[in-house]
Amino acid sequence: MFSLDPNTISALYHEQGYVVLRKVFDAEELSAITKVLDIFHQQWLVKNEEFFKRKAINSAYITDRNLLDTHARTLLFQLIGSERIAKLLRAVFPGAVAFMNTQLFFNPHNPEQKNYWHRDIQYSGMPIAEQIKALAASNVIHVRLPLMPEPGLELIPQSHSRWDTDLEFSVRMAQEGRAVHDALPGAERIALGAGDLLLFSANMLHRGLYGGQRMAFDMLFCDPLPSLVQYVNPDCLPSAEQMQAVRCPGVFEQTQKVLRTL
Ligand SMILES: O=C(O)CCC(=O)C(=O)O
Repeated sequence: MFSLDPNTISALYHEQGYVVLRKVFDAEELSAITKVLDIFHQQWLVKNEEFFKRKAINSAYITDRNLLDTHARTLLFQLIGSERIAKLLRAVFPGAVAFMNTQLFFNPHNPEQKNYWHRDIQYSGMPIAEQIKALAASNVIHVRLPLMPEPGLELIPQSHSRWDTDLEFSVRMAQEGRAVHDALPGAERIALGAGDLLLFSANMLHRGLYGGQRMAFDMLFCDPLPSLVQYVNPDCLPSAEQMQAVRCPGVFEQTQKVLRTL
């Protein structure tokens, strides 16, 4: 199923903060997924023209019941809740896993637009001291499926398990005369082919690399903690009937379980 066995996936992920799996999805599978995501994207572009032209590089909430029809959403739920993804999540999460959201990444309208180093957690509104604690205490993971070959991402290996150096912090905060797109030492560029999977910790320092015909579907998963699941939009979850069509619905069940406690 994968080019690496689960123990290797687990070891690589925990040491480096990311794992690349090559050629996980074949052309036929990608074509079905691409069809659905293209419909979403074209509708999104019409509704968000000004935002797209100004700066957008991604959309989110792709599985929202108000945005795609049942057939299209079921196909995406079957992908997110597939055995392949479940196996990967079992290899890297310490325990139960909850589905969080989906995102679609594309190129900026302006080819000169620069990318930006960040950790996803910096957008949580938490004070820095809390962010440092949360880094060790909670896992959020992106599983990226590129639909087209793309330059991919630039990551700082191992930064999922440590806080920033002074240089890293000043770059991602654009302080001390630095810019968010400045080069950082120790960075690794991970180019991706269509149908590869890149699994990376949202806690780590990373930035997107724009170019090519980039169109990547990111599935986000997290520990089933109220502090993380509170951000889930219930309209993005499968109905009971759709859940029947999913091989490994555990990630959706975990999300629903936590949402019921909030
Ligand atoms: O691909 C990108 O543009 C950035 C990806 C990213 O930052 C993320 O997935 O959190």
